[in-house]
Amino acid sequence: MKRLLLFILPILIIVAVVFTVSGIMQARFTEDKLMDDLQRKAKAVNESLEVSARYILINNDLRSAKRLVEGFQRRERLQGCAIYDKEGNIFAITQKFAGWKDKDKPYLKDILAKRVPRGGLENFQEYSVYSYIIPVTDDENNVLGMVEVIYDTSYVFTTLAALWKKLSVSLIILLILILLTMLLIQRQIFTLPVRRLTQWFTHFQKGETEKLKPFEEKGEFGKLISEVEQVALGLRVARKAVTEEAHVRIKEELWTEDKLRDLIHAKLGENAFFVVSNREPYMHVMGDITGTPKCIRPASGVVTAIDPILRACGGTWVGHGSGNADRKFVNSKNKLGVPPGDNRYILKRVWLTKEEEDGYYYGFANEGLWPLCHMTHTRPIFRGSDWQMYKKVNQKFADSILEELPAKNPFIFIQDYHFTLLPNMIKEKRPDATIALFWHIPWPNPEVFAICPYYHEILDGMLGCDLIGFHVQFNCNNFLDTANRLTECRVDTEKFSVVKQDRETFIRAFPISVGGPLSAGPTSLEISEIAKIKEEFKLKDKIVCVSVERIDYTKGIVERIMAIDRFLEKYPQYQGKLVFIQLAAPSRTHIKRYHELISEIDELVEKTNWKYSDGDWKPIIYLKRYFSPEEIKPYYSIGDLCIVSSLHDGMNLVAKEYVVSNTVSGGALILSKFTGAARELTDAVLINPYSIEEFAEAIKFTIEMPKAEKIKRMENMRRVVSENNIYKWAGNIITELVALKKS
Ligand code: ADQ
Repeated sequence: MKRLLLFILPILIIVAVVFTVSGIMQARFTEDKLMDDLQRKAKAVNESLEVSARYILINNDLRSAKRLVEGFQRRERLQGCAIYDKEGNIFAITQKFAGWKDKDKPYLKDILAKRVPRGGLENFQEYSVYSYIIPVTDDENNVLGMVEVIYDTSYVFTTLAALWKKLSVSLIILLILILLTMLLIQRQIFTLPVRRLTQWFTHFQKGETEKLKPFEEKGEFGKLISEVEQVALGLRVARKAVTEEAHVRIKEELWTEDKLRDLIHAKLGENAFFVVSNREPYMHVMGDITGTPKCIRPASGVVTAIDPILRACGGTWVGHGSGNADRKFVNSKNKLGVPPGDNRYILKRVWLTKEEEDGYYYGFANEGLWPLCHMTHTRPIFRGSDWQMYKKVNQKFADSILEELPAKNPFIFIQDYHFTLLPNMIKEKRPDATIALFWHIPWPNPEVFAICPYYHEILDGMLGCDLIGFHVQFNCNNFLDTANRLTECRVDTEKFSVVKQDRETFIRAFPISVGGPLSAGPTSLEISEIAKIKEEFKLKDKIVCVSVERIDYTKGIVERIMAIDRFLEKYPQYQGKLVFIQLAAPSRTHIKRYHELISEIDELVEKTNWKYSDGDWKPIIYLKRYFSPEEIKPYYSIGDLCIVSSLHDGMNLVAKEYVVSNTVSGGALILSKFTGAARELTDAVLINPYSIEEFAEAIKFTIEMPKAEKIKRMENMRRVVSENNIYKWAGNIITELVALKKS
């Protein structure tokens, strides 16, 4: 619209200026002509008045003079007329103009002296009048006096005003006509072809091949469209070729990025793949010191797991644009290619207001559902206002996804407890969509879940899915029990599915994992990083223990520090020898419970360090900030042992990351038995983090474990993780989905 105005406005201005100038000229001309006419008429009338006035002035006949001026004025439709004597005094004047006498008329003397007529505009009372005076002489050319006729000029101005009105109306009509013509031309030669081209692309994007009609555009625009058509056609052919090739290449071997890509192309073909999560995989934030934006990968298990999948197979990830510089990097459709510099897939950012984020994310999802599903004795809070926001945001995401979906059979993979209502919202509008939801956190038993006042709507929303995945079978069983007890449905325990109103949702366990297969070992850059960290924290000859997480009450950080304290207290021979490094990213800091936890950990670290520190040794190095995956990796390599002491955890990816990354130090893993990972990593030293005594003993046991046993246990765990890596996880979900759709 702005561009259109830029184009049309100058034309309208030029036309208006030209029209106004010519209008002014026309008005001037009309005015001159009217005044000329008036003068000519006044002259003629005056001359006939002069003849009668001559005898009256010779005879000094005042009565005749009065009769003459009144009679003349009526006859000639003048405003008035007057007869002057030879001194320039009024001898007789039309009654109406009696006041004319008092008007100062310096030019009268001049007319008498020079004997020349005079005509001109005069102001009298509220009128503008035209006065024409001629001298009256006798036969010897002696001046007898003067006669004057006075005309009203208001009709001249009325005529001019009418002319201006006519001109203005014509100008407005002309401008409107020009505007309409321009809009029509613009629509014909630009808007319609561009609209046709956009529609064509939308059909192409959505795979609606039957609607792809050839273009008939001619000229330069036609050539451009024809080129675009060729590129699009090439793309379609390429997509098909990749799909067919993929069918041929799938073999039973260790799962890799390539194998997953092949599987997705073979199973999904040209059907588009969408991922939805609250957390976006790449976030643009303003650098603290430099003030220039930088791109970071948030500290989130969901991101760690799903990003490699989309990197492998492309698609669209829809997430909340939560970075403070996010808006700077999206196009007009709120999209960008990621990872930055190596665009493998599309990220679509959804914007939330502070109120929406507060109610939906901090409130309902993280103060309600998160503590409800984690049995860590933090009381869930369910506020009605948060629930309203949660519903609103789910609808907002549903709308954002729906406008992206292609015409046929899209695959939508929803992540986590933030979007329980989304499956149904999408399914209602697009029954052809295949929808899976992966629940990354534990699922409690029906008694616990029924605490949530909105359990009915939540279960309804989730049962819009074709498939719901959990990390472990125990969570699947809990979900089936919950559906059975809390909603009207039929649970099929043979097929592990829930049937509600003719729709069947399958419930399956898919233990999530990390990328793989294993790398050969640390790169030279990592080796130099490891050396730097050892130097900085004086780790030479020390037993290094590492832990990595978001600061969350489910992760058992407090219990861990208490266990370190107890271990050093009970086994003082390790004082000065053990260094515990905790990497901790603050998270959900707006929530009071998290805020309190941060202070609690700060205090505990301070107290424990104060209790044991000796010279330049202190037992705990607490690094409270976000670390990029590249920064975390050297810490995994340095760790002689890694402690994961979650009080309750769906899976826990840190345990798996440590196992695949620690390839040099022959490390060991202490793992809480309340994590999903404990079911697979049975070679870890399993602990109950609530029992500080047992925990402290486990630290001693692990440190003193024979090296050969450590190596054996780590190798076993590494094999488990590399055989069940994230590509296999995604591959299994997609295979299951496609199989379920066919059955
Ligand atoms: P999370 O609770 O986020 O995930 P987790 O599985 O431990 O937990 O994953 C955390 C991820 O964040 C890891 O990749 C880790 O490297 C990274 N990270 C940790 N600390 C960091 C720091 N200081 N800076 C930067 N990055 C950091 C949820 C569930 C889990 C489940 C995952 C995946 O709670 O149980 O394993 O989803 O399903």
